[in-house]
Amino acid sequence: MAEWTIDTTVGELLRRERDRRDGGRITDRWPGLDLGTAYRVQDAVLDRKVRTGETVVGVKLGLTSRAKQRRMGVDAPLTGWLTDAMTLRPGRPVPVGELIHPRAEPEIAFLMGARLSGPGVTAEQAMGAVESVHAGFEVIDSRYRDFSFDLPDVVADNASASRFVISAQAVPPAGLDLAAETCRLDVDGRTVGTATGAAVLGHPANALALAANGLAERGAAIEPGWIVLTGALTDAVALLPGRTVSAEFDSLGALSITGTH
Ligand code: 0L1
Ligand code: MG
Repeated sequence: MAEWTIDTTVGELLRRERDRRDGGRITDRWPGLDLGTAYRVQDAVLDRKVRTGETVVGVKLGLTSRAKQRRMGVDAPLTGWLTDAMTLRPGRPVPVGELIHPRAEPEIAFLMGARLSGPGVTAEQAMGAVESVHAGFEVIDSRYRDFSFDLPDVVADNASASRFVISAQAVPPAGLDLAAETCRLDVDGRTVGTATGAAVLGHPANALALAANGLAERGAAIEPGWIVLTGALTDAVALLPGRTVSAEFDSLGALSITGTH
């Protein structure tokens, strides 16, 4: 391909997702892909999905912990879009053959009760717009080989978003201490990680405020009824056929996700 543009990048990322095929970094072929342009790619991918019938149901934050940023070799959090096609029903197995190399990660999720529009949204204002808090799992599935990317690559790729599920149990935010909320992650009954909500930028409300303020720069806001995934609490684990990944939160309850063929 002679020259990379927003359009060719959108086409390439959509083809990889459709064909369940990973590939090299876009920035290797288009070194000029900067962060602003990468978000334009992300929005254009969403636009294509909406035109084929998908609906926006929320946003996700990614790379909200310094530990995960270091591991993935990037230095800032990012946001991506959630659509109805990504939604999993609690308890329903995930057919991993529909995906490339899925990984599951436990997250604190917000169901929004009010519109949250930046700039200048504080963590306190952000929490005031939350209707309920849920245990969540995100299934990430990078369209890059071995999850290897620079920040503009992963932003263009909608922050590796693929599938997600939140618990049916809705906990009102009042009285919760989300920085202290603990989460234990088990794989087939064996504990592989523990964390608290403080792993997410000190408090998941900081992530929510960051998303609202970031979206404002792109002319968007967080809408009532949307779900916000605030970022991984622990390392992501590979989701394989027959593997069950479970998260046990102290106030938000338990949630599991199982891979199937
Ligand atoms: O949700 C996340 O934290 C993932 C963001 C993208 C980085 C990755 O694919 O691990
Ligand atoms: Mg995530």
